[in-house]
Amino acid sequence: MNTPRNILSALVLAFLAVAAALATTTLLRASEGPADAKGPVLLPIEVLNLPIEQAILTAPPHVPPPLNRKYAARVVINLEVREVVGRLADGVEYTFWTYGGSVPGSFIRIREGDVVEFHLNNHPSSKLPHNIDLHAVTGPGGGAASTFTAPGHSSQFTFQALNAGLYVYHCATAPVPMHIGNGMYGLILVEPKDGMPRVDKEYYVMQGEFYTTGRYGEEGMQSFDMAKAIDERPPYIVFNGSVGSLVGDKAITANVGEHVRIYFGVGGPNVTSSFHVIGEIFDKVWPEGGTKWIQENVQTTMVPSGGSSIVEFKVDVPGTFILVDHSLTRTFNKGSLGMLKVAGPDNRVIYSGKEVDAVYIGAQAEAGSDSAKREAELKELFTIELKTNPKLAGLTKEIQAEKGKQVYMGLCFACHQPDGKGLPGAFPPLAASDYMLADRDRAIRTVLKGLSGPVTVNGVTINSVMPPQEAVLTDAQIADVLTYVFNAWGNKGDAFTTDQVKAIRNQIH
Ligand code: HEC
Ligand SMILES: [Cu+2]
Repeated sequence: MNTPRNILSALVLAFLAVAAALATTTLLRASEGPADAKGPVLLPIEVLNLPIEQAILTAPPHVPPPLNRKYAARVVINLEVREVVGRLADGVEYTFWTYGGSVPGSFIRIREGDVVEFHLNNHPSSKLPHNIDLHAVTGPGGGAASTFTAPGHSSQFTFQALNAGLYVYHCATAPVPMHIGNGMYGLILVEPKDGMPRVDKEYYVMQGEFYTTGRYGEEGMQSFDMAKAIDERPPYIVFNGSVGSLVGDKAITANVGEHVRIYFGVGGPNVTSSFHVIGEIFDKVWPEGGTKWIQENVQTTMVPSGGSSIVEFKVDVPGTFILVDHSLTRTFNKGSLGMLKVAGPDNRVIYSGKEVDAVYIGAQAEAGSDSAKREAELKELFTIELKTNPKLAGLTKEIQAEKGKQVYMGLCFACHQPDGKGLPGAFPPLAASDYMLADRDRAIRTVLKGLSGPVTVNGVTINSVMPPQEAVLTDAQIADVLTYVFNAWGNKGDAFTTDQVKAIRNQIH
């Protein structure tokens, strides 16, 4: 219906389109991007005759279904860049720069010989321009030179997939390590002409590091720390973009007897991976993402930054199998841990589970072992008795306080004074200190790690420095001295235990 109102809005739209086109030209001229858009390529008739397909893209850990095509196609890929706030770890947020909204970006699956019409769409809400370098592309920058795209713009280029293999793609906009470090990487599988061998389950896992300003686990919104990136000191090394992305409910799964294939890549930007699955052996490995499985029966496969590997194995027994970077502090302290949960019947010949748990004593210890066991039993009885008998507990607290007094008079008294009253303006009081008595853990931390900055004790603020004692005192001495100060000069409190001190000493900050 051509009402005047429709004509008017059509005119407005036409005007906006012209304005946008002008703006694009100016923007591209002004930026480092190519101002030399060549216009659509004139494809030869045999390519034009190829069937056209829209690529299916999947978010990790999923892989698009096998292509099952015996012919080349013209494949259209639409990949959207979005900058999104998401979870890096519990309580830790990060602004990820993504291809398709996930880290790693959408998995792309094409076939050798395909002619790909690639569209990179940068969402209008993005703050920055981005591009894409696909390692599967033969040509300058792997596409980067043709895809520099401002927010709210879309770039198009065409390439032919000449080589089969599993390839990394990533952003190549300056500063490149920052764009990759914020999550701009993914995998593109170019299936060989005959396809990949059939398996039961296929999964998509990528490792990458995050250079947050805060330490591992430090809560709140984190931003990219260029200095840490240059020094290659990432607080996070994770699978699929966050700590715990493949854990618990989010674990990948299989059933006993199935063949599992993992398309594994490393986005980096810097750190290589020693990829290993605890309790499994890779029956086949396509090292470096090439097209031949040239190795069998592999425990750990080395995957370079900007590289990939395809691993395949049959799962024979049920249980949870842990995916790790076998550079293990990364797994235990930086997040590179995933899970494969296998369901199905036991096979106790292949893996029996724990059969027996018996006491093992070396031959030499045998003679003394009975008596050592009895001693341990008695000690345990003694501690139970101590805890449950109030009179004994009181006595042990008194002993502790006396021992603690000796520590105090050898060390703390110099500042906090023998009467615990401190010195006005210099050292806060411990006698009747509301600050100290309010928080026992904090008192332990103060002695272990020291204290600085303003503290208000009984209404008086002091801004000074107390030196840490963790290198000077043992856990027992700290428990003793705190038991003393919490029970001297009219203070009242329970005894501190060595375990309480140890727990706080071992806390990661
Ligand atoms: C070299 C001087 C010095 C020594 C030795 C010292 N402290 Fe402190 N302590 C301070 C200062 C100064 C502060 C306040 C720090 C600030 O302003 O941030 C403080 C604060 C404290 C606090 C918290 C504030 C309060 O009054 O409740 C406690 C508890 C404490 N010290 C306990 C101890 C114990 C126990 C020892 C011995 C193991 C000890 N200190 C040894 C100087 C010292
Ligand atoms: Cu980018």
